[in-house]
Amino acid sequence: MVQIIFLGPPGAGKGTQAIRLAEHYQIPHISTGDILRSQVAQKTDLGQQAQTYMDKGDLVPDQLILDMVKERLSQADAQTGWILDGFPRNVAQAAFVEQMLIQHFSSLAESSGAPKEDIEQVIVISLDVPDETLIQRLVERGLERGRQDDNETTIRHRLQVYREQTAPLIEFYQARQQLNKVNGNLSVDEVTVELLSAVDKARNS
Ligand code: B4P
Repeated sequence: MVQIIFLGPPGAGKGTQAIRLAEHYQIPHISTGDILRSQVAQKTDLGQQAQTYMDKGDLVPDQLILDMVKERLSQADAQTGWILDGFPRNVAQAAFVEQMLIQHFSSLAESSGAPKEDIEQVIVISLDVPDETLIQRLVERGLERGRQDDNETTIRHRLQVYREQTAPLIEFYQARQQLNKVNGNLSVDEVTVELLSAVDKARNS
C-alpha cells in the first residue's frame, strides 16, 4: 500500500509529478484542485461557492473541502493507496486527515488482520522550488491554458497564502518524522527520478 501526501507551493509541479507517481505505483491521483475545477466547470453548488476563492488565489473554506476529500477517500479505488495532491493545505486540514486516517487504519487492521504499521505509513513529500521559477512556470501556464488564477498578481497572492497557511505543514510533518524533501527545481524527468527514489527509500525505512 502506497499513501503519499504531496506538499509544495503553487507551480512546484505537484500535479505534473503526481500523475507520474500514480501511474508508477498504480494508485489513484486525488487532486483537490482538479476536483474543484471540475465542480466549477459543471456549475455545481460547490463549484459556484469555490470559484470566487480560487479566482482570487485564496484557499477554499475547509467546510467545503473536508467532506469532498472524505467522500473521495471512501471510494473503492482508494482502499489500497492514493496520492493526495494539494491537500492538506493548512493545519486544520492536516489534523482532520490525520484523525480520519487513524480511524480508517484501525478498522482496516481489524478487518484484514494486517499489521497496523504496514497500512499506517503515510509518506509526505515536499517539493522545493524558488519563487521566481514558480512565478515564471505559472505565468507560462496562464498564457497556454488560460487558467483564471495564473496571472502574476494572483500568483503572488497564492505564494503568500502558501507561506502563511501551508508552509507550517512542513514543521507539522517534520515533527511526526514523515517529511521527505525533494528538489523540484530540475527538469520534469529528473524530478520524477528524485521522487521515486525518495518514496522507495521511505517505504523501505
Ligand atoms: P492546485 O490545483 O492545487 O494547483 P497549483 O498549486 O497551482 O499547481 P501545482 O503545484 O499542481 O503545479 P503543476 O504541476 O500544475 O490549486 C489551485 C487552487 O485550488 C488553489 O489556489 C485553491 O484556491 C484551491 N484549492 C486546491 N486545493 C485546496 C485545498 N486543499 N484547500 C483549499 N483550497 C484548495 O505545475 C505548474 C506548471 O509548471 C505547469 O505548467 C507545468 O507544466 C510546469 N512544470 C511542472 N514541473 C516543471 C519542471 N520540473 N520544470 C519546468 N516546468 C514545470
